[in-house]
Amino acid sequence: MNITDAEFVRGFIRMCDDGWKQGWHERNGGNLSYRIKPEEVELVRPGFSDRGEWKPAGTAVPELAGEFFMVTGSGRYFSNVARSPEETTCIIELDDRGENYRICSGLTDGGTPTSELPGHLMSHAVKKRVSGGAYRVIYHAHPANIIALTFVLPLESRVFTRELWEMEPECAMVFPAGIGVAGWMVPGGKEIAEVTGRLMEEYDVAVWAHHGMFCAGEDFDLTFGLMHTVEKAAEILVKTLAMRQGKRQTVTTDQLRRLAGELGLGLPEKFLYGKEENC
Ligand code: 2HA
Ligand code: ZN
Repeated sequence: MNITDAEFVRGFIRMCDDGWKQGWHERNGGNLSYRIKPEEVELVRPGFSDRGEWKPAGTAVPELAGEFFMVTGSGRYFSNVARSPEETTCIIELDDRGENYRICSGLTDGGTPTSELPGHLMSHAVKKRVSGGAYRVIYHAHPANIIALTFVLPLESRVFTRELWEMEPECAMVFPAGIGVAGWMVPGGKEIAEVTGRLMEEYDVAVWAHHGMFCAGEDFDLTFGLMHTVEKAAEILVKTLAMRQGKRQTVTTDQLRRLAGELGLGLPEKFLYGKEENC
């Protein structure tokens, strides 16, 4: 079977294209990774080229030793993934210590996996542990509205979570655990990987101030849908704040409690604080 015919590869390619069409991936912005299931590895293994050299992965993730990932390439454009998947993405294998990777297929013109590989791997390690193995997708994008909010809202999880929950009932249903928020950090480094990994212990979404968003999920649809829902809520808030100083009315703490109660959402109490005034 051609690697690009495998269902997970087609899902990966479609997600890149969907993100591009949303306008979240200017130039080479953003990156995507998928932790491949063992049976899927067997399907595509016959298509692996003679394996590349082992190279440092930029982090140590023994929990992921020996696993295979599909990832976007560093410097590659999401806009080109659907047209040229073999040149823009790759499948990598981690060694038996989870410290080095080698390219098994893809990036046919050369190159390396995404510059955010350490952050992806650390987040995969955390999510694999806390989800009992169910989570497989890590997605980073640059959606404009959530980035705009990081210039005007306090960089606090309690504020971002609460403000976005108020925008539409879907939000509390889609991200009931809330949203993690991190201050500005140098992209692609160890710090951003470690801070994000810590946020992934508790949340499926991390906002990187003045940069973008990082989401985790079980599959492509859920992870894309999560990014989409957060960004849609951010867009509504940006529009609201652009129209007038603060909201005229909003969803109250009591209404959020009713939503949580009737739908069994188990919203954490720390986000259900009483608000003196609207932002
Ligand atoms: O791919 O988005 O954060 C470039 C980036 C780095
Ligand atoms: Zn980025």
